[in-house]
Amino acid sequence: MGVVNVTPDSFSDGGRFLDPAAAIAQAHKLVEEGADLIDLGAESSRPGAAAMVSAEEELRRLLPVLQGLRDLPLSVDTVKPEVMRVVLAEGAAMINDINALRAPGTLGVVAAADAAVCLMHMQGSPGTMQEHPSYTDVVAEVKAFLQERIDSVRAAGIALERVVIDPGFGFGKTLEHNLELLRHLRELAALGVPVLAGWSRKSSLGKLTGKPAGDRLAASIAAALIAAQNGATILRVHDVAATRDALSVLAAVAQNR
Ligand code: HH2
Repeated sequence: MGVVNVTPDSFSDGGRFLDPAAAIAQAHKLVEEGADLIDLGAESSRPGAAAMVSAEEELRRLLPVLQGLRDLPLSVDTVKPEVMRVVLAEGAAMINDINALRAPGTLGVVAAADAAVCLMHMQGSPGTMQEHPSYTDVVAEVKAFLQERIDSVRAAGIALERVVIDPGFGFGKTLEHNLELLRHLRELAALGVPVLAGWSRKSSLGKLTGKPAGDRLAASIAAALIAAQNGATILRVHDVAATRDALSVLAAVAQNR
């Protein structure tokens, strides 16, 4: 999954793809590099992000890009039912909800369509989630949350085949929480649906390497490979070509086991 943020303020690519033509060109570039799916986001969820943007503003940013990319499989990163309804009608292949369809109205909107949905774990909300992340057993708690969300979406009429889960690296988690989830990712894969992992350029990698977001490529690839080895089948990344190269080595080794 290649990331294109149509925002002024995303932590690593904010402002670069706010112009629809730039976002469309970037999406095509990522597909040429080997992305199977493009994740479009129009609202930053970075830690400490300012007040939410309105649904109108989100759609104003998204629609020209969606309409310019009709030929590509698109995921839309949004938490708002009004935005979900419109992008699903425009043909989005996946709703990527960092709130796991907990906002009122979202379950019904997704159930009425046939697109896939990514249910992500987050403790708290983006504005404050990194202030005091706290768990007794992070893996067990994230797993229980995701199981509850899987049960809820199924009860709302969304078939299991449409569901993807994500532990939400960096969303209300310390570096140690993120590492513990990465070590035990296979326990989440045991829930029986594909696992998506998003480590690309995240601040935990900055903590490990001492490098700013733009210099975290090698660390991002290392985390992506470990996630893939531990059962993730969708990797959410900004740097598709480099990640593909790394995955081709992993695939070759795995094949001849
Ligand atoms: N991470 C970000 C945004 N959306 N969605 C899922 N499912 N998993 C993630 O790990 C995830 C996500 C944050 O990264 P980015 O989009 O680069 O930044 P921002 O939120 O500042 O736009």
